[in-house]
Amino acid sequence: MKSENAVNPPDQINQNSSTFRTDILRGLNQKNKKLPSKYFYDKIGDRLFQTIMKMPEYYLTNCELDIFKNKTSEIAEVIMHNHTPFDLIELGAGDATKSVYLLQHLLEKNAAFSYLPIDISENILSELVQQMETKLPQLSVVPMEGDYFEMLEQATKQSENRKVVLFLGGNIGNMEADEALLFCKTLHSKLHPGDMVLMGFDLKKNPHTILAAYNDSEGITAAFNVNLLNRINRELHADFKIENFQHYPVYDPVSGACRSYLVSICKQKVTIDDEVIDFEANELIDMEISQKFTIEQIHHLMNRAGFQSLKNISDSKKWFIDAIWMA
Ligand code: AVI
Repeated sequence: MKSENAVNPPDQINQNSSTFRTDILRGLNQKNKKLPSKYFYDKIGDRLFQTIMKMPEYYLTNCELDIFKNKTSEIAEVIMHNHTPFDLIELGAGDATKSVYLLQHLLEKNAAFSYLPIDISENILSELVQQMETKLPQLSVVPMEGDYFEMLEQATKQSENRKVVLFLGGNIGNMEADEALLFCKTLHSKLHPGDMVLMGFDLKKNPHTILAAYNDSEGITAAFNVNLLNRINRELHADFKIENFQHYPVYDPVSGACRSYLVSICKQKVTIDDEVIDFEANELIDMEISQKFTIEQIHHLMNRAGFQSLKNISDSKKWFIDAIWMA
C-alpha cells in the first residue's frame, strides 16, 4: 500500500486475473451494484493514493504520523512488555513511513526484536530492506512477501518469540462490519496468548471534516474511484465510458460509515468481455466504505474477536487512535 499502507490493498487476497474478473462481475450483477475497493490499488491507484495522503483534506495520515512521532515511548512501553524478545510484524508495511519512528526508538531502548514487514509486493519489500539498511543499519529485518495471514502463520512457525502485529492506516475501516470482525477473529486465531496487535482506527468527528477528506477539491479521490473502471476496461476488455460516471461520497454521522459511490449519469450498457451490464440513469455503484469508529465500537470489535485492551493512543487532535490489544 505505497507510502506506508498506501501500497497494499486493505484486504489482501490473491488478486489474480480470474479472481478479479469473478469479483467484478459478481459485484456488478448484484441488485445493488458494488465493487471491491481492494482493487483500487493497481499501479495508478497506488500513485493516486500517495497523492491523497498528501492532500490537505486527508487528515488520517498526519494524525497517525503524529502518534508515531510523538507518542513513540507510550507505544514502546506497552509493546516492550517485560523486555522479552519479540517479532514486530507489520501487515502491509509499504515504505514504513510511520513505523520507522517506532523502530528507531526501540533500537535506542535496546529492545530485543526483529522487524518482519509483510507485503504482497516484492518490489516494495526490497526497497524497504534497502532503505532500512541505510536508515537503521542495526535493525534485523526479515521481509515476508505474500498474503497477510499465510505469512503470519509462517512467522509463528519460524520463531517462538512473542508477536506484535501492526495494522496501520485505518485500513480496517475499508471492511464492512462483518468482514472487519472476521479479519480480527482470524488475526486472533493466528496468535498466541500474550501476543499483541496495534491497529489504527479513524474516529468519528465533525462530519464536514470527514466528508471533505473523501471529497477533495482537486478531484483526486474521484479519480481514485474512477480508476477502478479504467482498470476494468484495461484488464477485462470492458468499455466503461468514464465520463458517464460521477463520484458521490456520503457520510452518515450516526453509523460512522463514509461511503463512496459512482453514479451512472444516464441509462447505459457496459460490456465486460462477453457480458452486458445494464445501468439505469442515476443508478449507483457502491465503491468503498471508510468506517469511522467510537471508542465503544472499537472495544466491542476487540471483545468479540477475543482480544483484551491494553492501551488506546490518540493523536493531539483526538481524531485517530492506535489501539493496542493483547491476544
Ligand atoms: C486505505 N484507506 C484507509 C483509505 C481510507 O481513508 O479509507 C482509502 C481511501 N479512500 C479514499 N481516500 C482514501
